[in-house]
Amino acid sequence: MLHYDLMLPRAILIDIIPPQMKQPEAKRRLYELECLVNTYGGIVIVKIIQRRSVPDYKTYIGSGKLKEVIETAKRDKADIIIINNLLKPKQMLAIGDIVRHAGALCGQAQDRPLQVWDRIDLILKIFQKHATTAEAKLQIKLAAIRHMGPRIFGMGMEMSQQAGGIGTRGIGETNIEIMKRHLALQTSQVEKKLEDASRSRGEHRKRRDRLGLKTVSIVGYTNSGKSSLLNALTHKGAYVANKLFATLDTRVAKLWLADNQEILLSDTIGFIQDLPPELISAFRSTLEETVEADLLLHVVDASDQYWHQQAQEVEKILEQLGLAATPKIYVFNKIDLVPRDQRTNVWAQHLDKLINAKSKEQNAKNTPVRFVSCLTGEGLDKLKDILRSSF
Ligand SMILES: Nc1nc2c(ncn2[C@@H]2O[C@H](COP(=O)(O)OP(=O)(O)OP(=O)(O)O)[C@@H](O)[C@H]2O)c(=O)[nH]1
Ligand SMILES: [Mg+2]
Repeated sequence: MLHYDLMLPRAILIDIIPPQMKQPEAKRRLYELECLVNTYGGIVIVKIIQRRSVPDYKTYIGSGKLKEVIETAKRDKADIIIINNLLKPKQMLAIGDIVRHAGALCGQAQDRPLQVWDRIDLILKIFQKHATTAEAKLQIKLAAIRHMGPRIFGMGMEMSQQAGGIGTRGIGETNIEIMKRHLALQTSQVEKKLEDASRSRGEHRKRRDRLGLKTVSIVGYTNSGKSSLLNALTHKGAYVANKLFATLDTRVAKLWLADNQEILLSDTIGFIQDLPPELISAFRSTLEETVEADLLLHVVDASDQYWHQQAQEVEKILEQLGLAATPKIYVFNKIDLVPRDQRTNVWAQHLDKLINAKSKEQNAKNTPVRFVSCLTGEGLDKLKDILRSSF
């Protein structure tokens, strides 16, 4: 007999993109979504791209297409439909209704309705799986409340409309009030705990300032090798994995550069395309280490064919965090995977592609670049040299 719960969840992916988006970009988006699903522990059974200039107002995907996808899900025994976009709570509720009406059940066990997630749902599920520290768990809880809250209100709204006639107070309405109060209370409790964590981090920082220790923060796209770099430089033993979002908290380690020259190096959560601001703000307390850093090491996975898009996303998020002016070094990692004759190519491309037009000249002049492999150790000494001369 089959043990269904041991089977991997089967996902259908759908991405709604503008008609003018080029094919390689469309492929990259779906590829990344597939990596996220694998990181979550699921397998992808069908991938669909729909080109639309404007998403459907009610259901995001056109309703005809949605019904088609639901039929595919039933036929191929899918557990989840994942939409690679950020949907409005109302759209998620409307989709949920259509799924229920279609009587679509989860593929293997057939004991629950087929699930539908958007991109943020998936990222949050991965976060929930990977969180180990109390602080990371709190941050994820806050992000989840902020993301799911409006959907719950929406659901309450519908119940209220169904239950309430004129002059009657619907059950739904009472429920919305109870839910709203409950979520508000939970939010403020989590925020309070995070503030405590942030205060004690602040104390640590002050102590370090008194010791005159400079801080360097490692930033970069998820899976670029940030934790590997921390380990390669400091032997700290941070968790490294070929997964997106392996690290969700901040780790700080001392790095000795020369006599009387020690710095603190911190590793933190990786960035990804389309990370909504409320998710970033939920991670504020761990990102404070980055925000306060004297210098940033922006790690780029040079072996990834999409490295320049990834690096641009990171630059965008750094700007949102108000870090555009923090001194920076680009660290092109995983060069062991880049054939020697292509390395100069990557080097030549980086000025053109990595840096956005606005700050191109300034960055090109001021931002040093180093090529390293955390795996073989190549280039790490040169990286240390430049760190030594940076302070
Ligand atoms: N070939 C090669 N692989 C590397 C190198 N550096 C890191 N990796 C691999 O890349 C994967 C990701 O490494 P991590 O250090 O966990 O990356 P990260 O940026 O901390 O990732 P998240 O915490 O998930 O955002 C792991 O499988 C590492 O073994 C390198 O220089 N060469
Ligand atoms: Mg990491």
